[in-house]
Amino acid sequence: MKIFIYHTPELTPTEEAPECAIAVDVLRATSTMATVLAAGGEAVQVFSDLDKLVAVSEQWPSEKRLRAGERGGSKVAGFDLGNSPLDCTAELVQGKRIFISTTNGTRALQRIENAPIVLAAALINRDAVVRFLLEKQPETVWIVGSGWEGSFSLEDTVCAGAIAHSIWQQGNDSLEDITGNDEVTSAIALYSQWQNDLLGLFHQASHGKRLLRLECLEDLKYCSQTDILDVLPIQHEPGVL
Ligand code: 3SL
Repeated sequence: MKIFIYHTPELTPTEEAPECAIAVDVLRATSTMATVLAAGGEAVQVFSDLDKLVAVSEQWPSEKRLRAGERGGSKVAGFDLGNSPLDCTAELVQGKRIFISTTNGTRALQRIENAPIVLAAALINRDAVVRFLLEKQPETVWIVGSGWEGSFSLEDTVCAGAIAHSIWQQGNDSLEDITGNDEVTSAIALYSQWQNDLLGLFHQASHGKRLLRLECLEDLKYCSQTDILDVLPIQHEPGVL
């Protein structure tokens, strides 16, 4: 298995596709998606365009849908939910389809939606993703960070490093065998340095600071946990996990 890490959707190659592509938006879209599915949500359907989200979700029975929208870290007016995983309780989401649009995370998923296997990963479901990869053994894996409006993000990179580190530790391949680009080496180094203080790293991260200004410390704490949800968000049809 060869792993390639791309820090943003914009840095992800367009002319080729891997066997398996993984979108990462630890703060907070993929953490929210994993939480919804672990709590019994029927599915998560992603949109970059808010008007399209509203139009498509309109076709769905109102008692079986929730609209989640975030822009600039805040909830979109008129939507049922913002992008806080802590709001996605079983009581609220069980049996419902979540129609979601966020600033960067949904763009990352849409960028890779044509790969044969598409997953969404966060730190909270890292082990479920790693187990799937070790069992499936795809030849090439791309891990695509969402970043923030085209820029590198520490939290997505450390999660990509956590996945690659675990594949290396638990699988049979050497570090050299799994390393597809230099980003993998640097992401593993970042994870090795911070694995025991991921919340501390989030406090250094620009998006972590942005969320702290929005009083989202509890979200940071939740999203900095590793391997707490045994859930594999996998794409069933383009844009639907
Ligand atoms: O950019 C995104 O997709 C969001 O996850 C950002 S936020 O954490 O909801 O602010």
